Amino acid sequence: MIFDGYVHQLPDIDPTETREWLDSLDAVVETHGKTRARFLLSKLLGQANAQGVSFPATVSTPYVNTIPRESEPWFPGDEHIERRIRAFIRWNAAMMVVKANKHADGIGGHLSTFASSASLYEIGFNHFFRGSDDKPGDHVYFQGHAAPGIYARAYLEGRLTDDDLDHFRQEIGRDGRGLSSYPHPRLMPHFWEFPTVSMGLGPITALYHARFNRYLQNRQLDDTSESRVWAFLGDGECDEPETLGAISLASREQLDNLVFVVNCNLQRLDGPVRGNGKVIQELEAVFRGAGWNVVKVVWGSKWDELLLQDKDGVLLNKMNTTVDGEYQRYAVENGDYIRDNFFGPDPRLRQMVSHLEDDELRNLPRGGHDYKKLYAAYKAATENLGSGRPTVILAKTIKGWTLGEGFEGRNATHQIKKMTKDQILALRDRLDLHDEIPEELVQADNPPYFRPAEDSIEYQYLMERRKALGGSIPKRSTRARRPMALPSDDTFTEMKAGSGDQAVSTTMGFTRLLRSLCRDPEMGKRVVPIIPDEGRTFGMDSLFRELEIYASQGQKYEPVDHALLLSYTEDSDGQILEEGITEAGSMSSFIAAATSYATRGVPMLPFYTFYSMFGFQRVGDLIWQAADIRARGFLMGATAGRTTLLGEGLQHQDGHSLVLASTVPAVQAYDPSFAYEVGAIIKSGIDRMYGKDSRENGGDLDPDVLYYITLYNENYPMPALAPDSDWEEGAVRGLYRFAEAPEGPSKRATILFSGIAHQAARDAAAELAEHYDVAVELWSATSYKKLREQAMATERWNRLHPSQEQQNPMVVDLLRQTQGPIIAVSDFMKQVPEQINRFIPDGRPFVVLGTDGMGRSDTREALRSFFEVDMPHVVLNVLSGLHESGEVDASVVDDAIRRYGIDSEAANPFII
Ligand SMILES: Cc1ncc(C[n+]2csc(CCOP(=O)(O)OP(=O)(O)O)c2C)c(N)n1
Ligand SMILES: [Mg+2]
Repeated sequence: MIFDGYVHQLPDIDPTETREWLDSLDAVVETHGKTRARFLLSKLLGQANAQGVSFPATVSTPYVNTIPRESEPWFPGDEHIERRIRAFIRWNAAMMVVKANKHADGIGGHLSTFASSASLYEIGFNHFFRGSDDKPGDHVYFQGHAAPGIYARAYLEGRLTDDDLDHFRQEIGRDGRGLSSYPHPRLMPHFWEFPTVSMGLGPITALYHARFNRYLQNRQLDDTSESRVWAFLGDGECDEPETLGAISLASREQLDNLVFVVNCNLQRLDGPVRGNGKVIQELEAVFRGAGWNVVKVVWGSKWDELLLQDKDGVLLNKMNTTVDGEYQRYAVENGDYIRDNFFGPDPRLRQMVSHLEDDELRNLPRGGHDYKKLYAAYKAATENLGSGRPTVILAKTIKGWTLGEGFEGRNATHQIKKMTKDQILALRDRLDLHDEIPEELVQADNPPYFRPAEDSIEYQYLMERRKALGGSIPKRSTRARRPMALPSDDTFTEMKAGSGDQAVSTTMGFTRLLRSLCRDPEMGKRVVPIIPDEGRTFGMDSLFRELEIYASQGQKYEPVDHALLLSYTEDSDGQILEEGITEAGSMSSFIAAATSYATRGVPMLPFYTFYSMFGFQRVGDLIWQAADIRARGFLMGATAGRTTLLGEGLQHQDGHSLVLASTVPAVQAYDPSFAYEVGAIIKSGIDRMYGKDSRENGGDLDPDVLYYITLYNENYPMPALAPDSDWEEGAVRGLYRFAEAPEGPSKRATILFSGIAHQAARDAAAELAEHYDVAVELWSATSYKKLREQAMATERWNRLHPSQEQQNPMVVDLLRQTQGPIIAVSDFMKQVPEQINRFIPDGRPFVVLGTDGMGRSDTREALRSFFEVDMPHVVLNVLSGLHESGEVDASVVDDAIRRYGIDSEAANPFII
């Protein structure tokens, strides 16, 4: 059955007129065929559009350029000089990879990606990308594998030397000043801004960056109106869910400051992206369906003449019906093959190209190599500002373009890193670089880089263009245009006071602190609370009304709970980013906010609060990227613990995010028990990122760090900070004595607790004193990661300085202040406390309790008993430790087993 859209549901007010239109269409199909009918319908739609008759957009258009030749703007550049500049850059980009692999076989690098995208970038560099010399310009996310091309341009601009290029992918030595394989701000902090090489992360972070720029604008924190975000990505990269998964946000948020440029070379690493289909058509439909402005750049100028002759639509039909696998083949075959197979079968098509030589046929260019077509597309994208629609440019290219036969369009091209002398010479000839590159040097295995002299016309042109556009890019700067004030100490007072008898959770404590920070008159506006649709779970809904939820278009409805004190309030200058159910999106927002100090010179302080289970394991790669990009901010792992989020079962109960956190060097991971600890850790974090402890302000700590802080949802009275104690300092360094051993008992033991496990530890200490003559001292272990890292640094120093006085790791010194066996307990896997295994002093027993195994639903009591981290198991294990050191008999341990009804034959929770 064929449906006629929605109109069958409406009355036909003039059936005769309707019939006439339909009959006309039938007549066209009959006499001139379907192609003509399609042509007329497209014209009609165009006309309707021009008349303002809005019509639902079709999701795909024929396989031709979106911008017709007659609408192409005048090209303001100098074609000849720009071609020369591109040739120099292509050459240097190829040579740096070839030379690196000659120097160190297997060092890697990519020739073909940039070869296919050189024109995509050069049009941007010469005409569109705005630098940030005077004020923040555009933010350009370069495709990771195109890095050699970006270095090659920086070399031409005099920003890099021959020696730099010679150190591509050789970053050790020379004070670490090699060129990193891909864009890594961690390794090249003055050059790269955005790490993109983990496919999919570039596009999604770029998208949220464009959104965050709007947030800054709407909240009057920075004028971002003149900054565009450009993201360059591969067509294969579009397979990643992160690449396409958030694109509807861009149109919903009217991000006309965002441009994606997809390098559609039809290939990925192993082979074709869509051999049996057409990736450009597929992407067009996806982006148009999501409300984007799609500009296809499929064919180069020479095809325009052919299309103009296409009276019967046969060429268009051939273009539409040929699949990418075949197009790829045409890129590698000779003219004869193309004449026979593409144009051949239809005599009208064959006739159309009868005047072209085989070579001309072979060289009919693709749109992505035609700078005029690209210029038109980029201009359209930039003039799109104000339309409310983001733009994607789908540019068809050839992978390995200009690199010669062994490269162009070959399935293996992505991985080829070496060129023979003949291939190098062929490249030289193809790029017309005979004068610049002497053949003898290539023959002697020493192909030189080429940089035009400073008084050359090419150099002058190149530099003038960049100057006119605001300076060189990429360039990363951390100069604060609008510095951030630090919060006043009063902000933290509440956290220190404790909660008296009132039972509260660390999550509640944190929410109060967040509110206080936001209320700080100086820096409050810089705080960015981010949540992935879990505000109510974390008790943060109390902030909705006061801080308001950011909504670029304000609130167009009266919320259902408008009468409530804490109603759901959206506003265009709202502070909270309530991202909906997207941890990847929330992380991307976090990254945008956490790098604003560098991208905009406007430091912001993001607190991204999420289910701890859906952090490191769900979006771990984005967290790694945050570490690379030198993000500064706080990741708050709420509903933490394997046994604390009681009923939620195995996919919610997190006992391992701290293990995963331990793998990211820039992450400061904490598992606090009490509100004052949370306060102290956050304060020290702010001091480290933007205050006195930052290396930037004369301190000795790297400010480019992420904090990961677990938060629990179990309520208990929060102790007050003991006056004149070292508790705050201790919480920050990772370990401090929370309670002395009681007087009286004859035996001694030490319990280290973290997070929610303080309860079992404290209860066990009381039991041990009462029943087993054991005096326990309690220590709060807030960060095993920190203890381990400090200890490893000391160990290393000792080994490297054998003749100097040897140092103790801090954890050793601290634990030497304790007595008896050491028992560690947390709501996380045993691996977390085991990070200090090697540093337990004097051969004392070290017994670790943890929640290894997969979670399940039950009460907290049942779960803690099952995972053997409750009070009875802590008592049992303290006694085991004492037994191990010969201080009590096995019978005492047996007594505890009986006393608490512990089932010695219970299933091992680790066995699943
Ligand atoms: C998340 C991730 N998975 C796999 C890779 C390995 N990889 C590097 S490049 C590449 C192919 C890229 O193809 P495409 O996006 O089409 O880029 P092109 O080089 O063709 O422009 C792959 C799979 C990666 N970098 N990141
Ligand atoms: Mg590709």
